[in-house]
Amino acid sequence: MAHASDEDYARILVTSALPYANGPAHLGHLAGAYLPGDIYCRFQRLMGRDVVYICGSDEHGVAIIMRAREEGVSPQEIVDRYHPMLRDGFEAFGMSFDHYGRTSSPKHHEMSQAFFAEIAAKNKFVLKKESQLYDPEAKLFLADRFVRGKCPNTSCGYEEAYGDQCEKCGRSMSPKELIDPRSAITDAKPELKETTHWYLPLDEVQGWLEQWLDGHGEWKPNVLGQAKSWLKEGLRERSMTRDLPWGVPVPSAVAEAAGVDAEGKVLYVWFDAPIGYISSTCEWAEAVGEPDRWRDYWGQEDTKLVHFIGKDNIVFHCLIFPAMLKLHGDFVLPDNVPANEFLNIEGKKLSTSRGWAVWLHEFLEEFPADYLRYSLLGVLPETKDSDFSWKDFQSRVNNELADTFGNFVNRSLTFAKRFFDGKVPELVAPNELDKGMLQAIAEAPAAIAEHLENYRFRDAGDAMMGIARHANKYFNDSEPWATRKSDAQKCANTIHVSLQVSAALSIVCEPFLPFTAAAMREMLALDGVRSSTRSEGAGGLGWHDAARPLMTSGSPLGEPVILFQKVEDERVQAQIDKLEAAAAPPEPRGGPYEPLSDTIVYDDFAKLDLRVALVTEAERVPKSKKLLRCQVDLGFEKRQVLAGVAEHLSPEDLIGKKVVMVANLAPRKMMGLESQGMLLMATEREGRLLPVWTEGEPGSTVA
Ligand code: B3M
Ligand code: ZN
Repeated sequence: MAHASDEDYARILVTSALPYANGPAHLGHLAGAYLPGDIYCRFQRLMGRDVVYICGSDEHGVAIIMRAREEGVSPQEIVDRYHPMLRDGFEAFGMSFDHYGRTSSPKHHEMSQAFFAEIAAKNKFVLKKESQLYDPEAKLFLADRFVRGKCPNTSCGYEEAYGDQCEKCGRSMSPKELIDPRSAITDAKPELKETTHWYLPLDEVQGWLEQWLDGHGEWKPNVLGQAKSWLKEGLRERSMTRDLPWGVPVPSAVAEAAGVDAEGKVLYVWFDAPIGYISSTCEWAEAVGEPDRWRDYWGQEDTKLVHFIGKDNIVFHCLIFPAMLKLHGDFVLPDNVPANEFLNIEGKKLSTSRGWAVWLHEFLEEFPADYLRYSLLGVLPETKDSDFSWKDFQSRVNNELADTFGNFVNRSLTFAKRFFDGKVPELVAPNELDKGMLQAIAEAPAAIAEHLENYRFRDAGDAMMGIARHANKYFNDSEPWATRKSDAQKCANTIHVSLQVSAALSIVCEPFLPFTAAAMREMLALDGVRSSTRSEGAGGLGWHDAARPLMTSGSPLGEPVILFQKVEDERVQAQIDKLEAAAAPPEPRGGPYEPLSDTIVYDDFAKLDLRVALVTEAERVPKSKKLLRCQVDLGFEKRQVLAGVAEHLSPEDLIGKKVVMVANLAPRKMMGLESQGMLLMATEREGRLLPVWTEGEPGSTVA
């Protein structure tokens, strides 16, 4: 069915990559896997097709565990924080998922274990005992991103490659292939330790994968290119389990049957995550009250399965997951995987760790979702990496959305309201311009559909804006403000046609600008358009109805509103400043460290009598820039100590605090005052002084 048209499928199942729940969504996510997926689904629903759109949070894997370790919290806490953030962010952005699940759900655990057990039952795994990298300090096997080292690809040699993949050249590997590996957790040099794992013999499915991909010459060249280069290198068996403290446990029955201790073994995140598409569909089916319906989508040959992803996920979706599906045997294979390349920000590679990112939730605090949807649409990295810049964002919003699209719709409606009693005027004897405009909308839906069905979202967006541009020019050329006085019917015709164009636009812009489309239909009082967020069958007005005049002469219109506000220079500059501030390197931390002093023996140290001292009083010494005069309580006696810290600390910083003091230092005089000891201070490289705070009752010895 590879080259069949969409009409030949009974249903369309669409997925967007499950984002790791270790951070919120950013523009890179949106441009890669989400905006295109949402546009596609909304369009297909407007076509009246049966669509289910699935997504969810990927809550397992080393990325999550790492994040939890960095923050000193449990992986569960991390995913419980980011799962709702991701879900709500996507919703505010208008993502029309039918279900947004999470891979920590019981249903997901159950289904991925069952999937694993089925492949095991079919005897498709290879069980192997092998030595693997182990961090003796963290007491962990160093799977995937837990280990870094030099990329084994000689033409690359990137020093910071991960154990599962080199981010520079894209090569995938197993941790043992890394040159000079180091633990990403402790920086320790890993040891080798034996462990048993279940491997997927990808080498055995290579021939089948090649054949299958050969039947998909219609896929995007960037996707086919990457997949084929993997095949050319030759697939190797890949471990589908890990020794990790977090993940879907290896089913105990499978482990038992194999004579392996399942303790501490979990499924590889890239084994369970794509099954998340299936479990999330299953949860959707339960939620709509037809618990078996997920099987129609996943189990029937006439389902069109489409995965929207970013390019770093190509190997998993084009080779490994299809191999899993094939070995399992019960499920459909993807019909297409229209992966996108990467989105840069202001000419630089997006990096969340370096702070070079625009976060979805922060964007939505400043601007409406449709502004972002439209500006991203224009720079989607469909065939190569592309760039998002705030200036480009501003010009797309101002010139295209506000001055072209919004201006046209607004002028049409305000004209109708002011001069035609808020009703659609009649069209009588249209002239060539009018007919040309109507002809343009008659052709537009099919032309845009052709782009969308072939995953050309940028072209589709251009074609949609092309109608608005044509319409704006039509309005200007028709000069209704002049004909209103000279030729009233001509003016009525212009407004009639403009309202027809607005109605058509409200449908064909919906996949791209869903919030705008809804506002337009309020203004036009146009009802009966089918939903683009839920499949409701072929009832109501759909995509192709936009080709014909939908507004009835004489029917009343709603209130015109301004669809888009222009984005001023200051707001754009503020965003650029914010990005640069977030990415600025941390304050320089002084020069080199103080070299270590000569070695001493314990007896040298033991000569010091260090005590806990409570500072009871402190004041500046008159005429001294540096000295504070402190009264300290040692429990058994009180002393006066002069501390040379006045440039760094105020008296209030010390009063009432306990510090470590050298109590047996011979008294000495400074500025005519006796100092009977010395308060210990840490000196940072910058020269800043900080007291050595301590606990314990005054007078306690410190050693
Ligand atoms: N979570 C990787 C990523 O976010 C991964 C995708 C899973 S899709 C099944 O890039
Ligand atoms: Zn590399």
